[in-house]
Amino acid sequence: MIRINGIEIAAQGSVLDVCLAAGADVPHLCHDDRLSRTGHCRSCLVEMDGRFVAACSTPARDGAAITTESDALRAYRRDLGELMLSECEPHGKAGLRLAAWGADGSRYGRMARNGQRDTSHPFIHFDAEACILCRKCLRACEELQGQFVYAVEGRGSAAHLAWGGMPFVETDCVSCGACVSVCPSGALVNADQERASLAPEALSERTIRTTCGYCGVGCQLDAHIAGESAAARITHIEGALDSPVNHGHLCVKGRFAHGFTRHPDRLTTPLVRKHGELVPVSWEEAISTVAETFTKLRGQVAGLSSSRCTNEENYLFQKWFRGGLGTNDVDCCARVCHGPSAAGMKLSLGTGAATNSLADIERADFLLVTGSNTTEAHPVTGARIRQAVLQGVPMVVIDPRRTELAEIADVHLQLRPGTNVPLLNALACVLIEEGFVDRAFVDARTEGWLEYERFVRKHSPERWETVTGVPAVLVRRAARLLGAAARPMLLHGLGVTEHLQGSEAVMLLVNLALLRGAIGREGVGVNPLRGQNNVQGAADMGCQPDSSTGYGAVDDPVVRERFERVWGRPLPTNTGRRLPAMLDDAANSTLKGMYIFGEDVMQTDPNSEHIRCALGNLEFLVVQELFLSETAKMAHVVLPGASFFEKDGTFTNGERRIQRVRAALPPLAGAKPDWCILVELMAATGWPQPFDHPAQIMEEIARVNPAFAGVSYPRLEPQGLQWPVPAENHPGTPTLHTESFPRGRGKLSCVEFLPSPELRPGLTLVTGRVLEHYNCGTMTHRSGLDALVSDDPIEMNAGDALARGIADGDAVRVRSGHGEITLRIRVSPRVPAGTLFTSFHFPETHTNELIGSVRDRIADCPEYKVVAVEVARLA
Ligand SMILES: Nc1nc2c(c(=O)[nH]1)N[C@H]1C(S)=C(S)[C@@H](COP(=O)(O)OP(=O)(O)OC[C@H]3O[C@@H](n4cnc5c(=O)[nH]c(N)nc54)[C@H](O)[C@@H]3O)O[C@H]1N2
Ligand SMILES: Nc1nc2c(c(=O)[nH]1)N[C@H]1C(S)=C(S)[C@@H](COP(=O)(O)OP(=O)(O)OC[C@H]3O[C@@H](n4cnc5c(=O)[nH]c(N)nc54)[C@H](O)[C@@H]3O)O[C@H]1N2
Ligand code: SF4
Ligand code: SF4
Ligand SMILES: [Mo]
Repeated sequence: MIRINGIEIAAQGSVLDVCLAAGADVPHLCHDDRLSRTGHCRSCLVEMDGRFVAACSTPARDGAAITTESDALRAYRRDLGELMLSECEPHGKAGLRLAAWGADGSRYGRMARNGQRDTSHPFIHFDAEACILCRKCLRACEELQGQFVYAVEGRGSAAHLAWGGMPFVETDCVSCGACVSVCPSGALVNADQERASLAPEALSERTIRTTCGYCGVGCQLDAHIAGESAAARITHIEGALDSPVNHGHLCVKGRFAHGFTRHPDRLTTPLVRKHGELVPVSWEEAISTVAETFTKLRGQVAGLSSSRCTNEENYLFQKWFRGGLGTNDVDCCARVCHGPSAAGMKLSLGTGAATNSLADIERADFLLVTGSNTTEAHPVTGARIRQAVLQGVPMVVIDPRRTELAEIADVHLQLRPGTNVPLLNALACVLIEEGFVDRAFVDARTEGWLEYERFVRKHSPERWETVTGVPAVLVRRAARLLGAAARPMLLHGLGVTEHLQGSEAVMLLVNLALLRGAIGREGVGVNPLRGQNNVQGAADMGCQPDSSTGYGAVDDPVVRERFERVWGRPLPTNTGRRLPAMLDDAANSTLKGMYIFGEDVMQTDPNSEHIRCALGNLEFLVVQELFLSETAKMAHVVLPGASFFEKDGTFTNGERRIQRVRAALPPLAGAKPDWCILVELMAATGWPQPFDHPAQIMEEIARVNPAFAGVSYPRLEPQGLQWPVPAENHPGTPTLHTESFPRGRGKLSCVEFLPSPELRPGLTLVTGRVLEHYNCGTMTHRSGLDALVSDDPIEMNAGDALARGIADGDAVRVRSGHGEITLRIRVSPRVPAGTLFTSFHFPETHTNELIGSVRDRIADCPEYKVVAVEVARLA
């Protein structure tokens, strides 16, 4: 026990911890629970057994007595404040403390600091005058994000925060904002907040906890809101400290990309095409136009649901199509994304979702990252991986590009795009040859061993060296790291799935995990990093043509009967059309109408020319959107939805965690929450729904989906639940398959390599993403992120550029077998000779003109990652 101002409590943690636990108001300007304890700022000094100690960095000792207020401490603090004021002028938390200590700058005067302001970055401003040099920003940057932007230069009174002498925006900063969010002195400012506080009426008045609507990490946000009803707006955003997903951390999109919510381009009225033009109409007219036309075209309509929208909205969407319009022709964005992860894992294990939790990154003793640019596409997870590696966890990265994670990996297997299958077989071959197989696990929990062993022994790394381009010694080194690990965790991205053999490559990752006994316990597993905020949820809710809510097959009478009982409607019995079939059938006129909900297929689906023909050929296209996207421009009816900041519901992240989404703002005038639009349409097509709030929709989901049986809004407080949640008292399931697999035994799959027709000598283009923009870009372009990245350049290796007489910044013509576009060259060491990389975030780039019709053999996912191209400088 320890005594704090006379109160006895257990001596646990630091002196600061016990003081705060005892309710003492001990200042701690440079301290944050997530950061190392340095005692730098000295503001937390207290008396322990009569001596001054820095509370944050002194362990609480049994039997000690602590005083947090005394004349000596008050005099000390005032002097500390005066010393600070002699060098700087803090505001914020630090400024308030100094004032409370009675420090007013009268004792030592004020030394001039060559303090400059840096406002080069659109979201982060720095004012050296306010900096108390507590180094909290530096530690946050290193210990939360894993960047090393800051240093302290100079000594004594010349000491100052530095970042290499360049404008801040030109540093390696990834704009996560961690430094700003911890800064106690107001030296680093969230420019959002600064802008908001310029208008005195716009200061933050309340916070709303919600889930980030960008990627599948599912970070928890605290949105700070000012103003009432129509005048309400977001002043700034902070990460939720108590979230197990992000522990207060965020990336540039979650923290700063909210400007789109009140951007003037938002749709604020329904539009109907009349005489070739989209014209504003009333909601009544728009709803009745859609209802009448869809009723007329019944049997010839298909729907694409939105992985950007809530579970409740996705549930309603497929309910309407199946029960209301009588068709299973409903699909979602998983088709062009992680569909192969779901399909491959379902075939091998029986369930298509990530087997483990993000927290397992801290439990693993080895990480295998395959085809995932995690630090850009799942930045908060990427930062977590970085921290693990900085602490010594070995990592192997398989990627044709030298990504940020590849730079810090122990082994980077820089394969030719499209050669995962031989490389993953080769890794398995080494595990077997060199005795790294967990035979007990293989015997107890897998099937197919004898055949598999015979098969895979033929796939040595030496055999495939020239095809994959990866030296056999590196493959062996990587396999030995995997083989030596007790808790190897596998994480993968689209570099695995968006290929001709995407699902099969996923099955090969499962093979590796099965061989190592690395499924069914903590710290291991096969973990697809799901892309959009709710792509996991859209699939869970049944927005797929073959499976209903909870993955029951639509052609299974037992499954159908369960839904028919609750819905009171007969259901279609045949499997519906997948998205590529919908588009093919639209082009050949066997599909007449489509409803596209929150997805911009014109920009993001492959082979743009084909999409243009398909959508252009439809009799009736409805698009439910926030903006007039490239797809919405082709619609006959456009319905304005409300963004995730403006509605209630739930999203399910990539670790199967169902989390609340809460309206932080009212819907923009004229727009409606998407679930309300769907409820209206269901009523207008003859099937009224009893829902006034998404919580009621969740109650129905819990009735039809056994994995959600124990889910309800109250139970999702405070940290969500990971499905399956089979009963009301069930705590959720962080780790899948602990006892057995849904298909019984895990399957060891023999997969032969089938090269893509796009894999040819010459240049191969890989397409993917960058940190600062999100997919079709409707939201990030309208949130100020263009100030950081303003186009989609094409990365080319210096040797390839030299050979073609191309210099950095040159405009080039890129031609594939399907189309031709113009791009700006970025000469980059990230790509090896023969490989190019570009993104698809700007509509004017038209990246998807280049992509053809090669698709995953099992899940129909487009091969966005392998395109044979020619590149020439524009004259
Ligand atoms: N900033 C940002 N974040 C996003 C998104 C965004 O648009 N912007 N989109 C979200 C969505 S929808 C998704 S699905 C995720 C996607 O997240 P990721 O899967 O990380 O994204 P990509 O950049 O498409 O591709 C990942 C990597 O695959 C590699 N790759 C290409 N071909 C191969 C190959 O043959 N083998 C291997 N092993 N690797 C290969 C690429 O070089 C690239 O580094 O990101 C989500 N998060
Ligand atoms: N070349 C190439 N193309 C690719 C990929 C690639 O790697 N390379 N990746 C593919 C992948 S993985 C994916 S997931 C797709 C993503 O492609 P899309 O799903 O088309 O792209 P997003 O930008 O995520 O969002 C789609 C639309 O949803 C709208 N939206 C957002 N929130 C809401 C809402 O609350 N309500 C409504 N009604 N609408 C909303 C946005 O304005 C946006 O227009 O792109 C694919 N395309
Ligand atoms: S925003 Fe993030 S990456 Fe940039 S300096 Fe701050 S902590 Fe470092
Ligand atoms: S990592 Fe993903 S979920 Fe987290 S803040 Fe960034 S975009 Fe949002
Ligand atoms: Mo995706």
